[in-house]
Amino acid sequence: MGCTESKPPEPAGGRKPRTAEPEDSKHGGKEFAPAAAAEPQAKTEAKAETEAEKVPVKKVKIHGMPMSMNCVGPIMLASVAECGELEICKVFEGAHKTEAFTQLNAYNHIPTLEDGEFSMGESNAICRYLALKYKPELYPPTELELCGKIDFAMDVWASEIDKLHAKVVYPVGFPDFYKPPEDLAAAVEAYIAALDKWGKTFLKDGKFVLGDKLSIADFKVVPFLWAAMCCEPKVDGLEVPAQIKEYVNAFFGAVDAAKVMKKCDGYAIAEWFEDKDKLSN
Ligand SMILES: N[C@@H](CCC(=O)N[C@@H](CS)C(=O)NCC(=O)O)C(=O)O
Repeated sequence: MGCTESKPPEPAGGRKPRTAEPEDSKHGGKEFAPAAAAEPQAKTEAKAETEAEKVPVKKVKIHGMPMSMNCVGPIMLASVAECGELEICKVFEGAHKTEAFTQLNAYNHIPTLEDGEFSMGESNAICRYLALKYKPELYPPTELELCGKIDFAMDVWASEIDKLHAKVVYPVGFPDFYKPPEDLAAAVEAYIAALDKWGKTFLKDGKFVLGDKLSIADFKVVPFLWAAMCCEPKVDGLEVPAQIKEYVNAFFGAVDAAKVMKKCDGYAIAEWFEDKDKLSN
């Protein structure tokens, strides 16, 4: 099920999902419009069969939530690779702590990938798996230097920048779980410097990490950067570097599936941050 098909749970604090019909609703879209009434039945059935044959089997499930930056990379990747989609995991209700979920991922985190009998956790590892199996051009296995560059960009985010992101962005989006640091101004400054350095290090060859070509590094990191952009009005002094903003906008222009970060029944990253309070300590 995609984000337009099953509403995520009401999070603690009682937030109401928005009600507008998503533009890309599978049931409302032209692609799936019923055949014209005047069409002969046999022809309609034959056409329906052909249409059904064309629909790819989406067997991979990405257990996650659309406002989770860690989940969105794998969700977009599964969509682009046409191999699977988001399966809502109601973490606010403890759905990731059940015995069944523990069988999928012993560490009880989202995202968790389920591909038939196989399952795994960790967003970076999931991105690599999805690309290698379903969309290798996004992590080209025979081009070791390109893979090295991709891994470097993704792993630097996880080991160097995520902890700074967690001090500035998470307290806005998830105030029940993350408190702002005592010296917020210093945390903001350090975070901006880290974003700037990441951009200067990994975007020097073009608009994406691999220059003109997309890779899993972009799918992994852009959701975090987009969340930072959404937080600008909520955090004094937070100004995402212009190079990073251009990069995020280029990604939106290149990847249709990126719309899940703007609109997803009220639970997209943009929607999630929109009505959050301004950070103060
Ligand atoms: N390093 C992991 C982090 C996963 C993670 O912390 N996921 C969060 C959601 S973004 C989660 O599962 N939260 C619920 C919990 O830990 O109980 C990854 O990259 O996938």
